[in-house]
Amino acid sequence: MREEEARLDKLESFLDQVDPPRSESEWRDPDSKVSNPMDAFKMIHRMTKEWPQIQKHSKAKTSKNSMLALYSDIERFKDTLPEDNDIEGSMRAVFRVQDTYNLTAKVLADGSLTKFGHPLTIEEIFEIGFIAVGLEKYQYAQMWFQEVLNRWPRGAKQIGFLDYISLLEYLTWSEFKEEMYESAIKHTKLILKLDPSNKAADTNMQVFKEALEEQNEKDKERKERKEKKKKKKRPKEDFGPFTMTDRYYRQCQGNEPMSDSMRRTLFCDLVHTPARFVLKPLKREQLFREPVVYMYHNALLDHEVDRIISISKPNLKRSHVHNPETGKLMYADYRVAKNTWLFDEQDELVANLFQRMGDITGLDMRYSEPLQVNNYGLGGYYEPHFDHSTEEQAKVFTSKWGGNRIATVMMYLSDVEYGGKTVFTDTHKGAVFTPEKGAVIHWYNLLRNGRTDRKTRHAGCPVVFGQKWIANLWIHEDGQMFRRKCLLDPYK
Ligand SMILES: O=C(O)CCC(=O)C(=O)O
Repeated sequence: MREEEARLDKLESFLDQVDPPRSESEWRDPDSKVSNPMDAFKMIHRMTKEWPQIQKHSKAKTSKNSMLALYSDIERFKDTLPEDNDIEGSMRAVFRVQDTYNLTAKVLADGSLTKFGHPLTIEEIFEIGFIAVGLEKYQYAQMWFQEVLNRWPRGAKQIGFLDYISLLEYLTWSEFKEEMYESAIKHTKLILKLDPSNKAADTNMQVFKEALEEQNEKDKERKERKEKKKKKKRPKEDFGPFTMTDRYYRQCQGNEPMSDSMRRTLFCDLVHTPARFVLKPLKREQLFREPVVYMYHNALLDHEVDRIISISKPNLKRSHVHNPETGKLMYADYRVAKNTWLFDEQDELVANLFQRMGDITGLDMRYSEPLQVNNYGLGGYYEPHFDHSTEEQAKVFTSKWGGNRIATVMMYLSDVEYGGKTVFTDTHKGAVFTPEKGAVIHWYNLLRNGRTDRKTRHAGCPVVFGQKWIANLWIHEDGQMFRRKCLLDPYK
């Protein structure tokens, strides 16, 4: 009887932690449960850490048939459930998002950034810090442990599996790793006050104090060295006091608005040519001048977008990039997305899209690569890169499609709830474009003299909430000589 009661208590306390959907729309839209990085973490955590516990309790000798059924259900789906490395993956996404958008642990843990966000429990917040330690990302570990400390109820010794002293130990260790010696000393003093016989804390205190002394001595000298290093790193052609990575982050955060003088030169109009657009003209907007980027609103219909996504979904695979030195395909941390390719002969809709993009750009689509459909999940991004091969890179595009990638056509197949903007990092301020379902953007990667347009380096910002779908068409140089005429001008 006692055994049965203990088991039921455990199951009940698990149930208390499960957040039921708060509204009917949340029930109807299961994607909303995982379109927020913290909710995705909660769900993966539950499946990898908590369900195995439930499974253990449902297998107990005293279990009723219904519990045994639950056990066998979990067993049946085991292979399709997330694993420990998925937790790590979801955490890497959270840390990336925190980094790019300067989000504090508090904001994310409160779950208040989206309508469906759920707050995290103290144990979950601790778990994130713990995972950060495992990934040796002490900066984040420190942030998340500090957040647990901020929420810790006065006088409590233990919450769930976590006790106060262990929390302080983890916190001081991450502070030490982050060279925050003063805080590490402060928190170690607290440990020693609560547990004067704690030998590890005693030893740590000595280490932290010595490290602080050394830091104070070296501080001035190090600062000067850092400043010099920073100056050296700056790229030759920059547009302000920031490096390319700084600019990528600043643009993603919305800290680089376009100047009024640039905005005044942009325009929008209706395009009636070629004849296909006479009855339904294209809504064209110039988004930027250097490079010239146009957006065509509503260029794709909703049902077309939905179909492209649904035929792509089953074939999505992790995206590759071309190694700039060897030209070979490889996985890279600077591109986190999944993609697949659609060919014009495979589907009438794809063939129609090729024709429409040819009409929009005026380019010969026989020299285009197939349609590359990309899906970015939580924290998915693509760091600054060129679409074509530049003069200093391996020539990867010479023969197969007919020369280098002269132009890019990017179709937005979804809106993105938060994040996921497209930004151009090597040009004037304001080259920041928001995904809009059904819209298409287009620019030339090469100047008319055939050389790289350095201002076309661009990136996809990390997705914070929701999913981002885009489709790319890269059109090549050959066959375009009468459609985009060459110039000998070295600057154009
Ligand atoms: O996701 C974006 O906004 C940019 C994507 C991109 O640059 C690419 O796929 O080459």
